[in-house]
Amino acid sequence: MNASNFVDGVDFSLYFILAISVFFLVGITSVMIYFLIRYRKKKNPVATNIEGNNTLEIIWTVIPTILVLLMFYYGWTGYKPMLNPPDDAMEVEAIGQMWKWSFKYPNGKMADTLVVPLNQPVKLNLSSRDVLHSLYIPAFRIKQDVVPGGSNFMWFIPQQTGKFDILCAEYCGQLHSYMLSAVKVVEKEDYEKWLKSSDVDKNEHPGLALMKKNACLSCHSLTGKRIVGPSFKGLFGSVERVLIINKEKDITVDRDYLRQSILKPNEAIVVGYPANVMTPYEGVLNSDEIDLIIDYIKTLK
Ligand SMILES: [Cu+2]
Repeated sequence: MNASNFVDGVDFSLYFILAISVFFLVGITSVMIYFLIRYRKKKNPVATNIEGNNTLEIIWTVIPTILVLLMFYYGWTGYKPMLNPPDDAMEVEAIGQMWKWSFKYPNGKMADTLVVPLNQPVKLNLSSRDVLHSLYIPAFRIKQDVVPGGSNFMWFIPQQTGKFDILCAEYCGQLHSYMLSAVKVVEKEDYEKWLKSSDVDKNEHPGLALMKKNACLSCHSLTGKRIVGPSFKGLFGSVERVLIINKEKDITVDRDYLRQSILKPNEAIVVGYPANVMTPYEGVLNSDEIDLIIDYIKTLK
């Protein structure tokens, strides 16, 4: 069984085009080599003047035209169903941001991994929080651009249980290659159970859970290691030199600075770190959530 309903159509047009290309590559190269030897100067010192050959010209116009039209036909019939999701498709929001995929289910559940029930058509509504991304599931043979401000979608029917890679196929900055996730196809009962389950770990600090959910840890480490932005370890209370409207200034990292850096990160960038990389979290995190995050940063001595 194929991993998705699109595998047959896409694979057929790929192999069809590949077979024709290989046939002509081998054919043309062989004839070329044969002519090189057969009509070399020693064997054929006087060139023959050929005026033309109508039959040949018709053949080499008509046959390639038919082949190219067939390539188009199979490409089109493989692609067209991708534009028509069935009405009973289950809708999931797929959100791309530097550098994380998130999936939001109709009941509000958020997940890093796309979990879907076997044989259920799924429609992904694609949105980006920052730059261009592209959601790519090679095993399902589907890929679609995720455009900021746009509203693309993709759909599929998962036909095989298992875990399949999700990649970002549009270069989106420094950690693009780490923008990985997976789609997990499970039986319907397991999916229902999973959808109702809460993934809140009671032992985990709620601030840490929020950070994981909002991709903070893609760029800020908890260990002191530099990824893209400053590490959170030992950050609270430290003195940092920041850039405010092109002027350097020393500030003490307190609640207000952290709050501002989450809501409007580009207004006071720590010197030595890139500007305009982090997406503002205004309208994404509410005041209570930011407080929880700052509480957690405070514990990282
Ligand atoms: Cu990306």
